[in-house]
Order: sequence, then structure tokens, then C-alpha cells
Amino acid sequence: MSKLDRLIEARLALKARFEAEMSKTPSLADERPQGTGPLNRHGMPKLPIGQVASKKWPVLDLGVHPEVPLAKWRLVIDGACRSPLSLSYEDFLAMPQTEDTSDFHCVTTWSRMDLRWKGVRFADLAATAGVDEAATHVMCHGYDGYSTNLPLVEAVKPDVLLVHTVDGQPLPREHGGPVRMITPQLYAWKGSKWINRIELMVGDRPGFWEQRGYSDTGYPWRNDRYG
Ligand SMILES: Nc1nc2c(c(=O)[nH]1)N[C@H]1C(S)=C(S)[C@@H](COP(=O)(O)O)O[C@H]1N2
Ligand SMILES: [Mo]
Repeated sequence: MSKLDRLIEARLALKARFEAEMSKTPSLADERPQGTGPLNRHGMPKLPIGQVASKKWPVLDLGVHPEVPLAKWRLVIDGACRSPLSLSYEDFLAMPQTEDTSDFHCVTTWSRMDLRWKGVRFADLAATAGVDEAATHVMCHGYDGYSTNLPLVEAVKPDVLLVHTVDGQPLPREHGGPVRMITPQLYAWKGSKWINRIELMVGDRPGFWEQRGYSDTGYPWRNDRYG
């Protein structure tokens, strides 16, 4: 079996494991967002409740924009998995590349619509690392010391990417380049800029903002902002 065939098999197994749980989460594929919000983009291009579309793309972070030379950049996937990974930028680019257009909802009420992303699916990285059966959550760590947690069932959705390119250009440093994570179906704080490490966890633990009053789940389609 080729490397790609093995990856596809592992990806399908991971998907099967989370399928039932995934169908219960609020999703862009839903006819209506769960709760009382307006019709979502499945029917009409509308925003989650309380969001306003922004033409500009604001920069929001802890104020440190770490400069990570590509030669030094590493992506570590470790914790509750059989084959922890430590990928160089070259290794990362050798993974299957996915392109997707998705929206970016910041909890402070602005949304950037239709960003064209290119990068690697978290699900492909997780499949390669061989996630332990007991794993339930991930903690994502940025080079700036940021952290954010999310359940595996959200992280393995096909639009959750670790991106290096946006709208055809290298991801600018202020937006988390060389590589950041995006979580289009959750508020944008769940996507770590300058991503460096994804820790597979057995059980949940709050990240930086989750410890400071933000919702643990962060579903824009449920107006689920603060905990
Ligand atoms: N590493 C890191 N990632 C981060 C943050 C941060 O401070 N550090 N801020 C988060 C928040 S609160 C938001 S709204 C988005 C903002 O991304 P942007 O600056 O590209 O708009 O990044 C998220 N990811
Ligand atoms: Mo934010």
C-alpha cells in the first residue's frame, strides 16, 4: 500500500470514529443553524447572529508577532497518539494539500467572508500521527505562547486546515504566517496563529482565552461567545 493509500485509510477510520458525534454539532451544512439564528450560508449568504461582514481583515493577537524562519519552523503533533510527528516546513508541504474557501468569524463581531485558503487538513495530520482511541481534545500552541483547545470532533472537520497561503499569497506574518490553523465553524480564536504544536489530549483543558471567560465550545452559529 502506498503512503497516500495508508493516509486515506487512516483518514477514513478517523472520520468513521467521529461521524455520529459530528452530525450533532452545528455546521455550515445544516439547513438552519441550531438555535434561533438566521438562515445560514447553506440557503443564503448570511452571517452568524451578531456578526458584521468586514472588508478589512483586522489583526488580533497578544501583541507579539514571532518571526519564525522557515528553516527553523517545526510542527509537532504529540500527546495521545501512536506516532508523534515533528515536521519541518518541507515535510509539511509534502503532505496532501487542500484548498478551501471559508469564512472567518471573530468573537468581537467582525467576519471576513470567502477567504481562499491552502494548507494541510488537521485530519490528515491526525491520521498520520495515529490518534489514540482515548483522545478527545487537542490543545494548539503558537510560537507566541498562545494556546487554544478544541474537541477532536471539531478539529477533524474537513475545513479545519493548517494554512500557509491565503488568497493566493503566502500567509502574512501578522495573520500567523508561516502557518496558522483555521476553524471556520468555530470562532477564530480557536485557530492558533504561528502554530507550533498540537497536543492530543485525553480529556479537556482550557486554553488562553478559555481560561479568561471565552466559551469552551465557541460555536458562531449558536452565538456561543462567552463561557
Ligand atoms: N498564536 C496566536 N493565535 C491566535 C491569537 C493569538 O493571540 N496568538 N489570537 C486569536 C484571536 S482572539 C483571533 S480573533 C484570531 C485573529 O486572527 P487575525 O489576526 O489573523 O485576524 O487569531 C486567534 N489566534
Ligand atoms: Mo478574537
